[in-house]
Amino acid sequence: MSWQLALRQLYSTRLNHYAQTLRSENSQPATDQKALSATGFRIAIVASRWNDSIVSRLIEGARSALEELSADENAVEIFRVPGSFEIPLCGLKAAESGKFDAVICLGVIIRGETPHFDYIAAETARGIGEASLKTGVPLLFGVITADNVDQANDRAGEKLNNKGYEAARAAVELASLYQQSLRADEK
Ligand code: DLZ
Repeated sequence: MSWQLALRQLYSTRLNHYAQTLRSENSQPATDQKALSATGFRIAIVASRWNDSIVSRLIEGARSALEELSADENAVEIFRVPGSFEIPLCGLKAAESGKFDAVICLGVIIRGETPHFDYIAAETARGIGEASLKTGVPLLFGVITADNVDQANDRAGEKLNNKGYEAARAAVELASLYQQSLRADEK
């Protein structure tokens, strides 16, 4: 084997190892994941009806994460809206109601042949972020933006391969953080 080939192989092994480490770090947020508990929290799920067969799996993913984290019975309310474009306003109203510790936003936007995708995806992301900053309630972005149905399906699988599951765990992590460590009346 030439030294150039050996060097290239070593370089590629190092790169793969680095990418693997980054991926596993990203899927393991810093908070102690084992200690997460949804008990006592009220959570809203705002989900669109467009691409319902995939969105339904995101809702199931979110529900199963909350169940795993011991959410109280009746602690989760689901609101359905026509499309992802309508998620931000419904999410804002849920957050403003004062009834929820977090709002999980779920939708599936698939690129079509018109610029519609870009407008809807951008407005949905912007609106959800704005509603969160305006109300101080965490609104989670569990909206899949995909080039095609296969890509969207890949993100609606099991556990951490499901954007709903992932967003629900993040919702509980943030609700705990804001209740336990960053409450306005805490010194
Ligand atoms: C119109 C539209 C299109 C083309 N694509 C999607 C999509 O992929 N995912 C989605 O959630 N909604 C889509 N919509 C509907 C819009 O979000 C919105 O409901 C309508 O434009 C009505 O305001």
